[in-house]
Amino acid sequence: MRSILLTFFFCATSTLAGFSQSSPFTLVPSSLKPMEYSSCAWGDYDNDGNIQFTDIAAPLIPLQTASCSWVDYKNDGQLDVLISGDSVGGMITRLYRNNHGIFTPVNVGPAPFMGLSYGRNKWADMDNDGWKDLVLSGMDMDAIGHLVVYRNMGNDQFELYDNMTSNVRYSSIDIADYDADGYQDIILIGKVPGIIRHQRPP
Ligand SMILES: [Ca+2]
Ligand SMILES: [Ca+2]
Ligand SMILES: [Ca+2]
Repeated sequence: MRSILLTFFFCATSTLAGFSQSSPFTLVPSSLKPMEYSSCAWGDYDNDGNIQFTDIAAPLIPLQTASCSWVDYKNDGQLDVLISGDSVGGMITRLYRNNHGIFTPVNVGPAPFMGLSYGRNKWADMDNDGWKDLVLSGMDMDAIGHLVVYRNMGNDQFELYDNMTSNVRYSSIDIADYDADGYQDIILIGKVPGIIRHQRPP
């Protein structure tokens, strides 16, 4: 099942548009739930290649001003899920492991991920060791902006690699090797946009 991951809160709209050679984008009928201050991402979590929309009732915690991403953080061929945002009990960032379609929260170590909202999360192999690392932006409970990088050490262990604080709020990020030096770089945009170059690890 090729799946769409949505974060959720409140009533708004979720729409799906299709494209063909002979026409512009048109609305595709679907049963996607309406949401606002949300995020979405595509992933084939069960690797069957089929396009279907079925709520599998994955036990993901409801969040607002959230971000979501798919990642195979264990390199086992199954897409896992990370969500970050504002829950009723505060801001959280939580990783869920996909075990043949069953999603369960991961007790990441040595410490939980920083809880952030109004941001984005992305995965890339920042140190070129074959494991996807986490890049996370957003605001904490004190409205301080963060850009955080966690290095994936394997066995559900994530080392805090960098925590760059700033006044960047309502942020979004993306990752690419813009200068072709073999190391992934981060673009951060928000109230104070800019580019942060990823330096070669010592
Ligand atoms: Ca996986
Ligand atoms: Ca890595
Ligand atoms: Ca680079």
